[in-house]
Amino acid sequence: MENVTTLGEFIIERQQDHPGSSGEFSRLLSAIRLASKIVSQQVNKAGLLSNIVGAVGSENIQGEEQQKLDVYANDQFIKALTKRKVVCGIASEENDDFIPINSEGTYIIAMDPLDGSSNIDVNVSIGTIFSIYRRVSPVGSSVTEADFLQKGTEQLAAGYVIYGSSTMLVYTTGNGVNGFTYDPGIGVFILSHPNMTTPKAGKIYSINEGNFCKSSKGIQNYIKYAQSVDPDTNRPYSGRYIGSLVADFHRNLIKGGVYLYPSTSSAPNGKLRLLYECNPMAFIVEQAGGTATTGRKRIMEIDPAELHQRVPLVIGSAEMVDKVVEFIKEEDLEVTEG
Ligand code: P6P
Repeated sequence: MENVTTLGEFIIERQQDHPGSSGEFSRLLSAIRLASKIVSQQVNKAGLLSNIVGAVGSENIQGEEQQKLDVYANDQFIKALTKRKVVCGIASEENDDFIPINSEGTYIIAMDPLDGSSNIDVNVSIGTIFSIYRRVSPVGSSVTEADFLQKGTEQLAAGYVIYGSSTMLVYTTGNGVNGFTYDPGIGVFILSHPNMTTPKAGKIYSINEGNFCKSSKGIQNYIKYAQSVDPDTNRPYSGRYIGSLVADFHRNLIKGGVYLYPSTSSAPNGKLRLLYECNPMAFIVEQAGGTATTGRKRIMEIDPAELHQRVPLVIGSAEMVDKVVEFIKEEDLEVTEG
């Protein structure tokens, strides 16, 4: 194993980047590493395990049918994080309220344990998304909602795990973005994508075009712009939309591109959740040189109002995000001048 770095070694080497030098934060990251391995193993067997694929018959707060693997992933992350005793509370897409864990814990986690789960049954990449904050309430007291309703700029770390052709864990602690590929043969994550940066521009736009007629004029005009022929500006772009944020985001991060889930007439605040989808992805993309906005406000500057708050999201290569914002602002001008 010469000249490869495992995630465990990386966490130890980067100890100085982690808040506090007590090693607590490293233990937290190790818990996420462990749970990711366990979930990866089940995801990769999902097609074979009839008892774990398919809906569990219940719904989460989003009113989305909970797939068994959703519930399994949620349980594994909660179990691993609880055992490390450094977490005082967890907010999860799968739980209506936040979960108090250990009043002596220093950190809180907001997570989507298995994003894109409607893709589980059709063998399309899915992912885990997590965001880590220091608690604002005193250590030793009960965790409060205020501990979770912090701006994205307060994040200590954020990351995602993509369960795809291989399992990768990509995360930042505010000192760049690093990607680790899981080798199931030896059971370790290996540093495969050091210091990830995203291209300033690309040729990929990711949006559910089925929402075209429900979208604003500005977004409709952007989609037409992306489809127009103009070799000087690399258009038409390629439409790539997997229906799994982690997969679309990861591809665009590497190749360059923009992902949009704007507000629509049926979802005025968009679909994606601020705390455990938009903020963590915004932290990662900004650390990689990209940008993340609602179209009118930087995602990480939003003051959260509630745990499962949805916000519109435009995220990816900086120049492409800027172009989307231009179309949204033009629409605003038309409305004000109209
Ligand atoms: P739609 C998955 O449910 C998710 O939260 C994201 O992972 C994905 O990008 C989006 O919703 C897909 O939503 O409405 O296009 O099916």
